[in-house]
Amino acid sequence: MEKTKLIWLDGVFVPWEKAQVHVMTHTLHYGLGVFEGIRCYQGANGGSGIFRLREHVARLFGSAHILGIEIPYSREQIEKACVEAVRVNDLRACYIRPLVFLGDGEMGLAAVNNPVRVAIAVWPWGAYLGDDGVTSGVRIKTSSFQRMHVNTHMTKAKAVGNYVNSILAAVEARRGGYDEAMMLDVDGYVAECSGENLFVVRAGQVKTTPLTSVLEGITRDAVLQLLGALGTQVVETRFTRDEVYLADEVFMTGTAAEVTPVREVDDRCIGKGRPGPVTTDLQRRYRAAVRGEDDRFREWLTSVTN
Ligand code: PPE
Repeated sequence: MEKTKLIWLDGVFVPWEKAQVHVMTHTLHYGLGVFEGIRCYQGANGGSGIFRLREHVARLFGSAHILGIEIPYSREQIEKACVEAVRVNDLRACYIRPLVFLGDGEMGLAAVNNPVRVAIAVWPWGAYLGDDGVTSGVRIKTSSFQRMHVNTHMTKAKAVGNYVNSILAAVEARRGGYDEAMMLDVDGYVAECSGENLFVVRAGQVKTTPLTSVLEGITRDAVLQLLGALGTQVVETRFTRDEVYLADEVFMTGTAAEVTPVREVDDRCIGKGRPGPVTTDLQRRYRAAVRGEDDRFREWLTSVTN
């Protein structure tokens, strides 16, 4: 990764190399922590805009609430710190990673008095699944690992520990020669990918999985609104892996992945084996919205004045 100058840590900016923690940091041992992934884009007019900052910070606080962690800052403070982090690092387009974690102090699972710490790092991050994935589509494989049951992990929380499940799936898929894993829920229906929500298009109808066992993706929501503005209704319903095989188009959404077309699922070609018209049109509309070129979605952007 490309290092940047400063990281916001517990209320102050410190040099990248100095943003360190003790090995007895509670979250490092047990995974109880929450985080966000946010993108900042350089707009057509040269300025930078953070995409849906308010929603990401709201989800961060929601995730902390689910896990019973009290963030010692207000939402406004965290939002402002994200903007500042981009500004002081003199970045235009970048990825923003707020992380809320429990510091050192007590050990053990029931330790509740450790300090709640917050870090916000920013760095340039290109196409998550490669530039070729964005233009030609990626190849995904059904994972042998199921998505977490709603009553084992809290699937609505973007919790640090939840990503063990995602990493098992992502690494298995990549070792098998695929770009990403498609994860099924414990009932066998399609849930999401290791770091993206999933959509299918079949005979003009767009479907995505309901939010039951998946992360409430902010890109997913943006795509629902972009399609809604076109008059395209999206059905939120459970579907099976073979329905994905039969789709004309499949695409994934996520902050890092943005809108990434899927050209192959479980070695089966999807549609014509290249990004279809609904997906490419959506990629274009998403790109315009994040760059501030679509007035209807201008409020999605928080401007950063460098
Ligand atoms: N599901 C999961 C499991 C997930 O991790 C993400 C984001 C999404 C859906 C899409 O959510 P949203 O970003 O709000 O549209 N995944 C992050 C992974 C980054 C990483 O590898 O680190 C992201 O896209 O930032």
